[in-house]
Amino acid sequence: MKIIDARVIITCPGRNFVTLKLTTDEGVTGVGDATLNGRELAVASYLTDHVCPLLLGRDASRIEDTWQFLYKGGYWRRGPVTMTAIAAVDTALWDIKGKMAGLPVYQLLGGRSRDGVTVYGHANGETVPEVLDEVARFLDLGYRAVRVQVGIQGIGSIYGVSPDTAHRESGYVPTAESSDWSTARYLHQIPALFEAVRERFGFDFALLHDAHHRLTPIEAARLGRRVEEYQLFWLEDLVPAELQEGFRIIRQHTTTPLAVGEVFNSIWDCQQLITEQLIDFIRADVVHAGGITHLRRIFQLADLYHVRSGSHGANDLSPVCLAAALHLDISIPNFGIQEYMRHSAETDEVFPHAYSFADGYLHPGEVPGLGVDIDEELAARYPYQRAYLPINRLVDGTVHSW
Ligand code: GCO
Ligand code: MG
Repeated sequence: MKIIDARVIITCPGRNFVTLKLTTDEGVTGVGDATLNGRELAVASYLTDHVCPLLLGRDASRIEDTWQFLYKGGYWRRGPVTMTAIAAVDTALWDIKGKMAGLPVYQLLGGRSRDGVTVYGHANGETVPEVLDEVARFLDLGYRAVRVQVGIQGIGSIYGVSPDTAHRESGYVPTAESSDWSTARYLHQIPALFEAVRERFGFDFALLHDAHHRLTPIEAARLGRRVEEYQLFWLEDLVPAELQEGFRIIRQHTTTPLAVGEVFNSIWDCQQLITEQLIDFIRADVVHAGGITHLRRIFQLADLYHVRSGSHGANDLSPVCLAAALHLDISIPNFGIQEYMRHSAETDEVFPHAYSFADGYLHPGEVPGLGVDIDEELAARYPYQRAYLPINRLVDGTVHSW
């Protein structure tokens, strides 16, 4: 079974998505997400100019061999662009394998380890009462887990939440800058949010929060300790994680569970975090961490060290990535939770899919392969629009992590 066509499709139904579509000589197609938010065309070029020509004529059934071929064969290892491109190929090959076998991909990964995939939604608001309304909405929808983010007084935007302007549909969008981040204000104000949520809704659901890489380890340690009584499911991305040993400082001071990993692209980015048990949840995702093949390897390592999965699932990862994530989530033993930021109606139309939400769980569906496709005709109606992620600055103008 040979690959006879490899094509990259770029579409912007509200935000940009890059999709790789492979076709075999038996007419079977497979799709892989290749979206790297804000740097989409770099991956598109990596695939079109360098990888697709290598795929033609290759045996589509050799998933592991193709992964090694692209990783070791490229000589330049790792990095978000390379690993996103490899992920797209890997995901598309799993899709093809499932279709050939007549089985949903999760069956090829060992079958179900659970009945459904617990997901968390995003309750955002400028003020605490606004966030509480949002939490109520999610709980009414049946969610068993909710992430809360609130505006900080004296700071213009809700940190860590993309302003719509960064992803709007028309024209060139300059980098959105905000320049008023204050860790002191944040640390002072944020505990009141968790207190209000627990006071009104109790403890019978998982409460999560994302600090979006903005703290130092000792600040993070202080926050973790301060909010222990609210029993968070996790505090996410408290610090930038290039310095893995920095997490030791946080760990020494708090029992609040820690999650990190949405910007990781290989097992080497989290090896120390996992093997020293410095985190509780690894948030790497299919599209940025080398596909199903490599993410499964990360999760297997994590399982040895009591670290559970908590894959990134923002809506800048396409429905193809979400579908692939669900097949992994439902099959692995050490699943923790899955982020689920719903896609827009336009995006859902471009990517018809078999997965569905019910009672706080996502279900991958029983369609052979990943159960997701791209409607190319519709996709063509939404041409690429340049867009960037926001930039964050401190009050004095210093560039800070966004
Ligand atoms: C999350 C993330 C996202 C990222 C975005 C970057 O936890 O969902 O922090 O909101 O910022 O995916 O492209
Ligand atoms: Mg995050």
